[in-house]
Amino acid sequence: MSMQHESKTTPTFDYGYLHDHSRVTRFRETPVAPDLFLPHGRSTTLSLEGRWHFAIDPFNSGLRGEWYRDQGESEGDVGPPDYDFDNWDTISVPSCWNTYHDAYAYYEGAGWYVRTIEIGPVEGSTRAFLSFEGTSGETIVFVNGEFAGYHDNGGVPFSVNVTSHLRSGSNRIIVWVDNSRRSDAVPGDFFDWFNYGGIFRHVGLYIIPNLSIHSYFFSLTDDDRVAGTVDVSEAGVHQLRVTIGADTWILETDNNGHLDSKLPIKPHQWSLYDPYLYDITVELMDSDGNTVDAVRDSIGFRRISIKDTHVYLNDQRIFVKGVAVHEDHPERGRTLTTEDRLKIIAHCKELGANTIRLAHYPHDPEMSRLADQYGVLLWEEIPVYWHLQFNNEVTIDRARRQMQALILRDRNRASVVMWSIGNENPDSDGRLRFMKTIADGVRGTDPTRLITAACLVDVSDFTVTDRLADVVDVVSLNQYYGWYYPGIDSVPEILSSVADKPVMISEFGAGADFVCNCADPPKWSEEYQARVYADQFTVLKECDNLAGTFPWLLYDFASPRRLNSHQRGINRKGLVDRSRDHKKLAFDEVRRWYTQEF
Ligand code: GCB
Repeated sequence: MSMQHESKTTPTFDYGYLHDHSRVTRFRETPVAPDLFLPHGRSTTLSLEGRWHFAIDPFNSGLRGEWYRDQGESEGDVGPPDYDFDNWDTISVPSCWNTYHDAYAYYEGAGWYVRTIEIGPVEGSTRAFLSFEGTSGETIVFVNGEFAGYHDNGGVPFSVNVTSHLRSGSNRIIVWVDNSRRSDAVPGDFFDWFNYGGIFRHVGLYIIPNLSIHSYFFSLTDDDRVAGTVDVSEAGVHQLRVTIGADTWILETDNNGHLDSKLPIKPHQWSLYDPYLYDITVELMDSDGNTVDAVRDSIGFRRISIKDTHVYLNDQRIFVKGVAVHEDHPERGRTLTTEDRLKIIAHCKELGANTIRLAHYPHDPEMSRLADQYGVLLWEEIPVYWHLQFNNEVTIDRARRQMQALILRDRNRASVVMWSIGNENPDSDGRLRFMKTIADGVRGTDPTRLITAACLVDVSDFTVTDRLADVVDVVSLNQYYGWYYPGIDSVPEILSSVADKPVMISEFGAGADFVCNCADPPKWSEEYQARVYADQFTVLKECDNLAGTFPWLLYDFASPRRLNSHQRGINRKGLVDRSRDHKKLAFDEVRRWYTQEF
C-alpha cells in the first residue's frame, strides 16, 4: 500500500512589504489639482466634523501594510493585523493631535483617521467631493479601501473627487495625514513656530450637480462699479442670474462657460469704519430658466492702491497700523474657536491697529470672514520662509499652488489687501526666479491686491539690496534693532534706500517674560520690551516714506527652537502673553503709537 503524504501548506507571510519603501511614497505622484472643486459659497451636504477613530503611526506601518485596504483579519493570515480601526481611541475633527494627548505634544509624523459615513444613493448627474479646509501637511484619502486622492500642501483647502468611490449605505473614509517637516516642502524643515499636526480644519462632503458653478470673483472696478467673473464647470453658453443686494441681472457666459462682466451698480464701499457687505447670489439656470446650482456669499467692495510711497483705501491715504499673529493657542493649537478669533480682533482694535498680519502661513478662512465683518485689513501669506529649495521645481510648484489655493479661497474678502510671497529668504538667482513665478501667478489670478514680502536688509551698509524689492508692490522689512542687534538710528537710512515704493516695517520687537520694577531694566523684562518699542517709534516717526508698521507680535507662541530659560519653547515677543489675557507693558506703548495723528 502506497503511503500518500497529505500535502500540507505552510502559511506564507510576505515580508517584502517591510522593505518596500515605495508603498509609503507612491501616492505622491498625483497631487490634487487646486481648482478641482471650490466649496466657497456652498453649505456642506454632510459635515464630517466630530469624532474619528485615530492613531499615530510613527513608523508608517499602515502605508507599508496597506491598512487602508481595510480587510481586517482574513483567512490564511498568520497573525492578527496591527490595526483595529473600530477599537482605536477617537479624536475630534477638527483639532491638532498635539493638544489631544500629552504624549503627542511634540509628535511629528503620520496619523490615521477613520470614520464610517452613511449616505443615500449618489445620483448619476452629480459629483461628490470630500473637501478639507486644511490639514497639517501631506494627506492621502482612501474611500472604501481605494486610493481617492493625495494632497501635499498643508494649510490650504483641497478637495478629493470621491464620486466613483462612494456607494449607497456605509462608506469607510480613511485619511492619512503626515506633519513631518520636509526640506522640499513649503515651509521647509526649519522655522520659528510649532508644527502642529492633524486634520485641523473643517471637513465636509459636498454633492453638487455635474453642471455647476465652479468659481466666482467680485471686485470694485476703477470707476467704482462691480466686476464679476464666474466660471461654470462645463463649456458652452450658460445663463446666470446674479443678485447683488436688491439688484438682479440675467447674464450669459461665453462659449467656454466663462463670464466677465461689469455690473451697472455703484456699490456702497466697504471701509474700516463701515464694513458694508452685500448679500450676493449666483444662480446657474438651465434652458427652461430653472436654477440648477447656486452659490451665496457676503462680499464688500473697496479699492486698495498705492500712490507714490503710500497706501490708499478707497482713495483715502491710510497708515497701515498692523500687528502680527500666529495661529497658535496653548490648548487648541491651530484650531482656534470663533471666540479666539474675535479676541484677536478685539485686541487689534484696542491697540488702535487697523491691519492684522496672519503670519506665516494661511490661517483658517473664518478669520477673513470675521475681518470682513468687523472692518479690519489683512495681510495673508504663504510660508515661503527662510531657506527653501528654491531651485527645486517640485518646491516651486508647491509654493505656486499653495498661493493659488489661498487666493481662490479669499479673493472675495474685502479685508484681504496684501498677499505676501516671502519672509526673509536669502537672495540668490534661484530664489529670484522662484519669487517671480509666484508673483506672476498672484497677478494672474488676482490683480486687485498688493504684493509684498519681508525683504532682506543689508545690515552692513544699511540698504535694501534684496532684488525681491523690485518684484513686490510694497517693500516690507523685518528689523530687530534694539533686540538682536544695536543700531536703531540706521532705520531712516534703510528706509530711504527704497526710493519709489511704499515701505513697511513688517516685524520689530523684543521678548519679555517678567516685570522687573527696576530703574535699569534688563533684556526679557517687560520694561525693556516697552523701551525697544518706544525707541523704535521715536525713530520711525521721522520716516516720511513709512507706509505701515507691524509689531512682532500680538501673542507669545510656541516655538520648539526657543530654548533659553526665558523662552522654554515659547517665543516671548508677544504684546500679550500666551494666556491671551496678560497685556505686557509694550501693549500700551504700541497703543500710544497707533492712536496718535498720522
Ligand atoms: C523673524 C521671523 C519671525 C520670528 C522672529 C523672531 O524675523 O520672521 O518668524 O519669529 O523673527 O522672533 O525672531
